[in-house]
Amino acid sequence: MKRTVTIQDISCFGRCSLTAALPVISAMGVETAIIPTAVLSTHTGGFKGFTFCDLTDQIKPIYDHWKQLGLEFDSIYTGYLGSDEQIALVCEFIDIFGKNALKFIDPVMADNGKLYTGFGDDFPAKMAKLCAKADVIVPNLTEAAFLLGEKYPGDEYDEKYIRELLKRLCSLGSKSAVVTGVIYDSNHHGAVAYDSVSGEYCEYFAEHIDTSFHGTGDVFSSSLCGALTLGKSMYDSLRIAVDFTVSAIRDTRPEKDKYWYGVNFEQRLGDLAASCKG
Ligand code: PXL
Repeated sequence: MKRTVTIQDISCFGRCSLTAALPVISAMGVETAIIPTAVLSTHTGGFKGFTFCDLTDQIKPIYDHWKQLGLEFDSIYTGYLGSDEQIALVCEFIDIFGKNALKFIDPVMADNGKLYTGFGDDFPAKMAKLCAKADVIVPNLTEAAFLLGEKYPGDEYDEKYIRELLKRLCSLGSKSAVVTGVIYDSNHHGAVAYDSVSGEYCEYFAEHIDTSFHGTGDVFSSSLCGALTLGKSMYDSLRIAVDFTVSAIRDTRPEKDKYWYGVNFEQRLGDLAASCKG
């Protein structure tokens, strides 16, 4: 059985970070170890008065114990990280455990042209250093621009821009880059990948649903990481992750007033598990 370790916070309510990664990757038949970096009552993106308990001081003791146990992982998946210190610890973790693992970095920090609450303007440069250690990075368009110190393009981009953006992202040091939330025409929404070793692009688009929900990036990344950990090709992994995410968004559409509650992915976990077979 394949084994991943995912390092990110637990937002207790709101279906993102570990409350998305654990059920989604487990449903795909991949053992999912975790290092929780913080416990929050909700994510920071829309609820007022959230609690925050920092677990930075637990990260090293946990992996020191794992080192003693000789644990190994098929993939390392990092998501939301709350501070420079956490990024530095994750870099160390990758140096110790990353030799034979797929290093999958989701540089969670921004969306719609803005950094998430709590991040300073110097954070993207720190995240870019972590991305240099990756096999795969999965920024949305805002994160991609911020990682590169470029202007967020909003809706003003075309296929040429995305292809060149992916090359610039790989020049940060990652072998592959996937840009999420790409919309070339108003009917389709998907993700485009570039492999800097083979020089190949691949992409997968599905129906564009004109509502957005918080946490869809984490649902997409979790399923993409799960599929790649299972050894699926990048194209098959994009297809599995985009179809799963879009079906969850479709199911959630009637609840658009609950934007912050995340997407109803739970009823699609059976389909996700089936899509991983064969
Ligand atoms: O969905 C990304 C995410 C994860 N964790 C926390 C967040 C966010 C986005 O806002 O606030 C704590």
